[in-house]
Amino acid sequence: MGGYNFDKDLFRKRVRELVKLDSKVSIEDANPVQIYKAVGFAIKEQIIDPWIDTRKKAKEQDVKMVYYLSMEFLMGRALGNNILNIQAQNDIREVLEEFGVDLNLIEDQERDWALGNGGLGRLAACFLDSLATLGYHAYGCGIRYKYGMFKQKIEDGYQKEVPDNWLKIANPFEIRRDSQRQEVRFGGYTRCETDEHGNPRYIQEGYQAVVAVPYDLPVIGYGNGVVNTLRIWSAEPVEELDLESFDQGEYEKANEQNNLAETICKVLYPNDNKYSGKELRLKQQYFFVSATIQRAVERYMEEHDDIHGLHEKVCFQMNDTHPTVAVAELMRILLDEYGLGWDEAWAITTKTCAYTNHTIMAEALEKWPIDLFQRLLPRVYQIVDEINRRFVNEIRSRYPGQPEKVQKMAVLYEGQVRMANMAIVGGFSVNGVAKLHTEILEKQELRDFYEMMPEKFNNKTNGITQRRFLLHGNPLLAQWVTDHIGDGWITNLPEIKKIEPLADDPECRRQFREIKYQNKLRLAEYIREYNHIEVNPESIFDVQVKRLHEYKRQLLNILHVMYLYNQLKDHPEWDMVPRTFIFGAKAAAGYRIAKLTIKLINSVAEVINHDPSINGKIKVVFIEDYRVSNAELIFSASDVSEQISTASKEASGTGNMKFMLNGALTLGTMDGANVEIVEEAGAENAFIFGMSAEEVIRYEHDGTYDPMTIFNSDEGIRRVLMQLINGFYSPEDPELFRPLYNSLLNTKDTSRADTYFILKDFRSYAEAQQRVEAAYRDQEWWSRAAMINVANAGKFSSDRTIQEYVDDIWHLDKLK
Ligand code: AZC
Repeated sequence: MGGYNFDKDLFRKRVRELVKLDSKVSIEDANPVQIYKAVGFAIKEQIIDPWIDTRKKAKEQDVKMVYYLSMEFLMGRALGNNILNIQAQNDIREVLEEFGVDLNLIEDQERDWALGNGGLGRLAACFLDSLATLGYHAYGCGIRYKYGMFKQKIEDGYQKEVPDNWLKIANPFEIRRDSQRQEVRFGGYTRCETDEHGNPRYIQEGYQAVVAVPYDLPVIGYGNGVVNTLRIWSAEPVEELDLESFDQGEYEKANEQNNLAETICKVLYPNDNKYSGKELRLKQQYFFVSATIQRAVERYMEEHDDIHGLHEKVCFQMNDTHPTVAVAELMRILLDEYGLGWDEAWAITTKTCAYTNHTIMAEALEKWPIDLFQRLLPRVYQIVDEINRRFVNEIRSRYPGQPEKVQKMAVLYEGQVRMANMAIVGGFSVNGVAKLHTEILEKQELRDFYEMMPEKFNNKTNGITQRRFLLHGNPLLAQWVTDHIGDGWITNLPEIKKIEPLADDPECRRQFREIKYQNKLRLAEYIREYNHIEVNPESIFDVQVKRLHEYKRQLLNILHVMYLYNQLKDHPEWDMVPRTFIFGAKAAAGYRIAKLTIKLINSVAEVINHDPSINGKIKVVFIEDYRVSNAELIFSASDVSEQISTASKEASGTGNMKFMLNGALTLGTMDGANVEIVEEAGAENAFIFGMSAEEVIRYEHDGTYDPMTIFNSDEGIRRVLMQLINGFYSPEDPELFRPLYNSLLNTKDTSRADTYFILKDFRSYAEAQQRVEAAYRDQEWWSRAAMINVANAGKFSSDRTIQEYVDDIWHLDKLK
């Protein structure tokens, strides 16, 4: 397919007109928000034909397509990336300059589309970018939450959640598609009828329904004219409440339907790697899955005449367990609406659905109480029950006399529906998201499934889009790379390897350092504006930005800062390399320990940043409201990338890749994709520490780890821990951080002490930090290592990941 043929004159003219139409002001009087909306709309006008054509070509060429089903799409801002992807940056910058405004200012008016929590949602967003850029037809399907991820305010050091009313400024890119609405049904009961051939037919009655209305957002391929769709569904009442025509019973029912519609899409659950067993959550899941699958099947049948070929043209990729009710919903549609027999329907379903696992954290595995599931989705539950009955029979005949196999693998067990099990049974592919993660799934977490159906298992190491995280996020480095090796890396990241020899050229290293320095100035400016803290751009920017979770061990990082500070106070003459420890993290609203960790970081910052005796050698900054848009600034300015999760716990990580691509050195454990990063960059260009996944798993099994022995024998660690409970960082309330102390040294229940091995890894971490310090003193070495990291980031493009999904799982055809 071709490019976009951006028409600069038309754009100029339309922006003028659209500000008037939309805001009733002339361009001269328009404020930045008004201009932002007009610019967005004028860009949409220029991609609308390619958008329509993409759909048309997909139909003509009858290509196979994928529906990426995800509760979360953490898109960030669209404007800047759309401009880059249609390659109109210079034209648009110029037009805006004629109007007397700066493009960056206009980009800053856009709110983040924060329809996700963290890694899982951002991965989905990167995948959409890569799918379009590689020329595959795909839909991302999710929910149009009225409130996305909350905005984080820090007040008195505490996180405060503020609703994210992101739709307040109308989104110029979205299009409501009333013609494609679907009805989704909840509750009631099923009645069985016999049709003319004597076959049973199941009919759901007495239900409440909502209408799912899709809103489409364009996903623009880089320079290739392919525009795919992110389709987010919104719930509306079936009929508006009409007071007069209802008797009392009808009135109440209608009113309930109204309420249901209003609540379903109201808010994103703010949990990352943890499941909240809330009924509304299951409603959300079924809502968008049912709407998506109904529409997908309907569209397939508009263009084909035999439902039996569905799997040849359609794949449903289930992003974690959240959308796995898809398996049963597709069965329902095939059985009840297309009248297929069980075996036929099952044969189609198990060739159409595929599942990605994103975590081994037990608390993230979704399980629904059977009674709740059955009450909410009576017909779907019958199907789940039948899937389970047949599968259990299969297990029994395969493993006679091994009831533990049923125990481990059944879909229904101890009063619960186990969603991961359903996904594995009903899908043809199960993938992990990094080599180590997939290995752990196969050998530990999903071992019985792997033994029974090894052919389903495969690895797809995550990736990130270089278009957002280098081209857009780090324009200086992007330009430098292009100047030296051309712009092929933008769509073929492995080409960036060509900069590797430049790491041996002192002049290139100097330029590289200068770019990092400029980016650090840019971040320092941001920190000055939003945190009112002065940071030293010559200091090491040592950064940990990601969701706050115990397994990610932000606590290890800040305890080490406290430890360093003690050393510095003991030895004021120590000329350590100045360090700026930068944190950014949101904690789930109900996650107490996580929120207290944020308070601790801010309390430590308060003390250290205001201690004149250390001459600013250490600064601690907590960046408020970490999100995709400010992440782009942060990665580009980082020297050290903290990837310090307890080995085995971080399925992959993707932030680690963004840092690498921007020339930060990894300080990390052998966990998730860190393992592969080190493989690519060379262990000598990273700082690795801590226990291996195997050691962690061994300790977890034998239960011999006792943090108290470390506490008793290590004076430096003991001093830091005592500072948690002696008021050193919270004089007004010395007990404030007691829960953190207890989480490390639970004296009542040692099996629940230091679950994430923070004390165990502390010394090794501190020692790795010393290596960082020593290495940074040699600026020539450091910049060389940083450049080698960038040069070897090629593997971590989501373009590579997507191509692997296409080759091994989806088998899509490229659009011509
Ligand atoms: C995350 C993993 O924690 C992270 O390691 C991985 O990089 C990312 O998915 C993308 O694969 N998992 C989640 O966010 N999981 C849930 C259930 O929220």
